[in-house]
Amino acid sequence: MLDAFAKIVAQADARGEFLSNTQLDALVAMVAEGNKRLDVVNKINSNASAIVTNSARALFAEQPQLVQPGGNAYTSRRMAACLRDMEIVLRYVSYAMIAGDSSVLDDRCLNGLRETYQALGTPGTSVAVAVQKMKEASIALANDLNGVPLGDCSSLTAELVVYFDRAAVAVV
Ligand code: PEB
Repeated sequence: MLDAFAKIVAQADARGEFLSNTQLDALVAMVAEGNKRLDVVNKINSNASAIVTNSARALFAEQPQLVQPGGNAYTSRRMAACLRDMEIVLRYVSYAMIAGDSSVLDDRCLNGLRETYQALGTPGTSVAVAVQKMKEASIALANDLNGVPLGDCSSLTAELVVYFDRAAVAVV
């Protein structure tokens, strides 16, 4: 569970070397974008329940068998578990985004998740679709300036895409 700084320190320490200029440049760029990063994470956090419910609704519209009798999200208990799972993934993506590193997402959320879904009989491909829908909603929010001159968020949204895609790939 590392952030962007701790990861680079660990890498340099493993080689017994000072941080390289390339590593320092990457951190400088990250710090320079720091306020925008905080804004993006703040937008996700403050819209988390809308991101989850809208994405779940879109998933069930595309795959109605999930909420029909016998479906993997049928009964309130399974529906609640499904919404909770989506919220957990979104929360860990937000952690990765603030840390600038995916290791917290990988270690604490995605590690073993595919096997968990296989054991439960929950369709990982459907979970991946839900994750992709949360990705689209989060990117739209990050790009929604809403009158605020946020500037260029393209590298931050590209990073967000990486974390969501990691989660989607990890459950299939
Ligand atoms: C992962 N999900 C479920 C369970 C676990 C997780 C461990 C079993 C225990 C329980 O029900 O609580 N838990 C979750 C997670 C972490 C964790 C991500 C990370 C740290 O600790 N059903 C669908 C959709 C999908 C879904 C495709 C998108 O039809 C999810 C939502 N997850 C789902 C469902 C269950 C579940 C459990 C329905 C309940 C399965 C069941 O009991 O039949």
